[in-house]
Amino acid sequence: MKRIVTIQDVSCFGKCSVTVALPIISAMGIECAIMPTSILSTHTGGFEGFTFRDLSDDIPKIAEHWKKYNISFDTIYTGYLGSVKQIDYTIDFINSFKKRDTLVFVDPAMADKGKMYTGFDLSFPSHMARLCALADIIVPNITEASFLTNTPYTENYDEEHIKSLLKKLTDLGAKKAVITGIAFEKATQGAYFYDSEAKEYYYYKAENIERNFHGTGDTFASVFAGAITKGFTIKHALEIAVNFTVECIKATLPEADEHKYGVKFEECIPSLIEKIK
Ligand code: PXL
Repeated sequence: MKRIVTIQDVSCFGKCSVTVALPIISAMGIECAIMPTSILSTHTGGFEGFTFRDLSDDIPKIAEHWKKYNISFDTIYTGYLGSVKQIDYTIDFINSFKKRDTLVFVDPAMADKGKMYTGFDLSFPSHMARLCALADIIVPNITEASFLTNTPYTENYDEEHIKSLLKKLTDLGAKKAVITGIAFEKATQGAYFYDSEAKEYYYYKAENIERNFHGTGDTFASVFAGAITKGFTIKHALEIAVNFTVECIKATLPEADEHKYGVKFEECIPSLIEKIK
């Protein structure tokens, strides 16, 4: 059985990070270990007064214990990290646990819609860029891609702009990059992929649903990381992840107002299992 370790926070309510990654990766038939970096009462988007317990100093201790048991991972998947210190410990973790065949998958979750998430300043992306440099694949949205590459954020982009962003992202050191949430027209939205070694681009799009839900980036990243870990080609994994994310958004729409936090990925898990058969 394949094994992923996901390094990110535990947001106790609100369906993102570990509460999305763990059920999705498990449903895909992959063992999922977690390295919890902090515990928050909720995620930081749209809630006032959330609690934040910093677990940074537990990261090296947990890692050291795992080392004693020679525990290894097929994939190291990192998500939201709450501080520069957590990024530094995550870099140490990768340097210590990465073997020849380990996939390092980085979701630089830190910003959306042109703005950094609550709690991050504008120096944070340069630190996240150091983590991205170690990755086999990174999956920023367009805001994160812009901050990581010091490119002005725009919602009026064309294909050339996205391709140039992807090239700059891989110039940071990541071998492959995907930018999520790319819509060149109203009706469709998708993810744009670039492989810097093969010099190959690939855009996969599906229906664009003009309604934003929190946690869709984590849903996409978990399925994409899981599918690559299972051995699907990147293109196929991208299609599975985009299609599944759209399905989750559609499942959430009928009760969108009551279901403010996260998407109803739970109802779509049977369909995910079908997709990876
Ligand atoms: O979904 C990304 C995410 C993860 N964890 C926390 C967040 C967010 C996005 O806002 O606040 C704590």
